[in-house]
Amino acid sequence: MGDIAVVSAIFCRYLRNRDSRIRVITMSLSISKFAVATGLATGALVSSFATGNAFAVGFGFETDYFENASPKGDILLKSVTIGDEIIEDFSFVNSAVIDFNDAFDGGNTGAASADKGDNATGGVVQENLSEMDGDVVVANLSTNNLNHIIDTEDEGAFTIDLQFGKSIDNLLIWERGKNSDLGIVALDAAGNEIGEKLTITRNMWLDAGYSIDTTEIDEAQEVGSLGISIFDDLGVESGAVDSIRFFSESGFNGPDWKFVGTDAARVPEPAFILGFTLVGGALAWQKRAKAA
Ligand SMILES: [Ca+2]
Ligand SMILES: [Ca+2]
Ligand SMILES: [Ca+2]
Ligand SMILES: [Ca+2]
Repeated sequence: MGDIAVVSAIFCRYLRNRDSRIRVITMSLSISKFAVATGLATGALVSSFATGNAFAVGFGFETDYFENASPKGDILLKSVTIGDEIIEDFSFVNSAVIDFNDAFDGGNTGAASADKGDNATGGVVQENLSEMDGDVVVANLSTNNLNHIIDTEDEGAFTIDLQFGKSIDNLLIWERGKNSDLGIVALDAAGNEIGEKLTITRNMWLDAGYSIDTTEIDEAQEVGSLGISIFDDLGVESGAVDSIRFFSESGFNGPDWKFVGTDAARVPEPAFILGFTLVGGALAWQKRAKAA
């Protein structure tokens, strides 16, 4: 990658992290190329674009997928496009520790549960996930089927810690209905919360371009998406992250989610991956499980 390409990529990334709307990202890309070509000071352009941004965190991305017949069937993630980068190298969840999950007592009680498209192949449907059911969460988050999800009941609260099979630099999040909030915070190896504690509020979801109809609902709902940069949005130092905690509170309106990471090893710039150790999740999880 030449100097200009590197400058352009970094500048685009800077803008992306401040503008979650795809419309604005598209504009930023063309402006950034102009700025590099003409030698304009990028700082002035950045501040003018940052003004008036509705969202303090996250970035927009495009979801490319194969859909099998209907929102009830398989919707297979193929690639995502972030700015001008097409990414096919993903990292999937490989361990889940359920710290807390409201108990299921019939009807609409309880919190996180496993759900899937009515006609989707594979995947798990299960209510009442106890602290022993981390493997059920993994079952639905370790596939590229966007119709294998974790559904949360409307008033439900949970805290679930996830690890990924490979180091990730971005977290891609999809939410069924675009009508729920979701909390995220990084954890260090000792299980302490570090960096920024984020709440993605329901007004922040961007249109993912597809709908799903799962066993929990009777008609298709539009899916929202948002990207989270591990370094920029979670505010953590290189090498500090062991796992990522997701949480819901009773006022969050039951987030219904699918997470996939982007494989950090695809990025040529060492600065983006240096010392980041969100790997070996299964091993760390086993250690924790033994200790518990
Ligand atoms: Ca449920
Ligand atoms: Ca929802
Ligand atoms: Ca259904
Ligand atoms: Ca829900």
